[in-house]
Amino acid sequence: MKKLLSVLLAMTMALSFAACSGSAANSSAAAPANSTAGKAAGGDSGDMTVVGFSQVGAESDWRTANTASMKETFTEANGYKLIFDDAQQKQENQITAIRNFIQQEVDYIVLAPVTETGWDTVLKEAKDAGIPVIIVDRMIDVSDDSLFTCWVGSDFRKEGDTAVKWMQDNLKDKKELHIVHLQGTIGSSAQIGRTEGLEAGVKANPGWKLVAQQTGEFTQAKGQEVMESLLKQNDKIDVVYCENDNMAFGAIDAIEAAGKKAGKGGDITVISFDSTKAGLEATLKGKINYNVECNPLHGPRVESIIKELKAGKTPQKLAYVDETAFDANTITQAVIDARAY
Ligand code: GYE
Repeated sequence: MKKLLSVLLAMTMALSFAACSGSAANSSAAAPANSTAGKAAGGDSGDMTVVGFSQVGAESDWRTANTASMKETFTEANGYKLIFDDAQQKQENQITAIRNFIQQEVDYIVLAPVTETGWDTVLKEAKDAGIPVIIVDRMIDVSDDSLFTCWVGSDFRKEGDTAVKWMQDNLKDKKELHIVHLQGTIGSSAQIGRTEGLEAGVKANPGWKLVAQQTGEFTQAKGQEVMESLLKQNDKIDVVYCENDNMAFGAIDAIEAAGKKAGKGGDITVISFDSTKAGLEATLKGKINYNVECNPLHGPRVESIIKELKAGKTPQKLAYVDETAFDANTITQAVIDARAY
């Protein structure tokens, strides 16, 4: 009897090992269409596809819209069990979340990375577990591209170049331009690309002076605090280049509290990124002169990647979202009304 039991046990182990290596063999190229991982993860997830999403945090309106898009897409009614984790802007929390997703044997890991570097080890663990990793929004910088399945997000350098082009075209009458620069989270792709754009613009335009460059961490409170101190330190500021709408709102409050006028026809030109509904309202009011769009509605994009993977297809490795920009001189209420975020 004992012998029979141990034979049975050995057979069960061999079978479950085969199942594991079966899914590992699929690697990051494709997930098992009828994975049982969901059952392990939720206990009650049945045939649902289990998605673990590690989100950066809730630092901005953009981020809130991004989270909403993911939650609206990955619903039980659509056949998903979403395990959502808010990392509060800390990479260590994201690494812990990914390790938990691996342990829960989710079908797919979706990562919106806070910074570009530092992902090699944990993504190797996900790869070894045979779980496809989809990167969304910001990009990662890894030594081995096979550590992630694919990425979808924005061309942040292009966004920076778009803002610079507007500054060149619209502020050309000024012989000297004193620019202060509120940066996003240092080391995030959104910061890196938008900063590169501005720095290239400063190099190319001899009259442009970058008088200060400081992070406002993509939040309104920090944007306001930094702008307040920059206004005290510099009496000549012509432009504030804010790497997102929330920092722009903070900067505008600081400018107005200092008795100056922000935006169209004012003392300080305000450049912003994201073009959230609130950002566009500030643009329509003329408080933001130029707002470069960054689209946060990634839920349906990530879902179509998952559908491709399920169908055994190979999704495009890097997919850029199409984006535009809005000028306070031409924006209309209709644009804002049509805005989904
Ligand atoms: O611009 C900012 C958010 O990574 C594109 O992160 C995103 C940026 C966005 O906090 O508002």
